[in-house]
Amino acid sequence: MDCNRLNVYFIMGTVNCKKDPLKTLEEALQAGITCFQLREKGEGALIGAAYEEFARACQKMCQSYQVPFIVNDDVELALKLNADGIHVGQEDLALSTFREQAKGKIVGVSVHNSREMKQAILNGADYVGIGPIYRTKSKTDAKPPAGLPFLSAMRKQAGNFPIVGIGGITEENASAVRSSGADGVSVISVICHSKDIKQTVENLLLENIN
Ligand code: 3NM
Repeated sequence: MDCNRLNVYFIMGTVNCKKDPLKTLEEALQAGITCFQLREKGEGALIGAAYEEFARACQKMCQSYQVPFIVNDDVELALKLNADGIHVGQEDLALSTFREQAKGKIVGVSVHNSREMKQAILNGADYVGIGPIYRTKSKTDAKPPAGLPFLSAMRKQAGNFPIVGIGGITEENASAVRSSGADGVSVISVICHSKDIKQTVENLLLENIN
């Protein structure tokens, strides 16, 4: 996949948002995020028809900004909505199913060590997410922070393969994540909790130019 798509990769679900989730997404799109993942997880997450309706609204918004709409861990919904892609973790094991059924879609996989990365690439992933780089409050079962040296080591192993860093990434540390080998930064809270989403996204994007 085009690595530029990973530049500022926003992930969100309704439980991550302090204000209206669709408004948050729209502001992020207006500000220039380059990819979006719907990750409707955690206590109070939408289910059933409300979940699907919310997903469709997010998708429509992403389409109007020509930003890829990726679904986290729900192959059924991704196929039903004809989403641009799916992101799966190690537990989800849905990669091969989705790959077979959705040729040409984006497939992302979360990896935490070199064996998982090798396997994801062999299984046909389009990009890998490596994290958590720093401590995160947005994922209750997150592993301990892996740090930048780990990211650099994974970059060495991956050659030019598209990598996005995730976990505890902020406007301040995004450039360090990039210079340690990530093609882009994947964030939840720094955008969801921002008082000025436009400025936050600009700062995350700007880091790329330095
Ligand atoms: N996956 P924030 S860390 C969704 O390590 C997710 O695989 C992670 O949220 C992983 O930007 C994480 O608020 C949460 O730290 C990222």
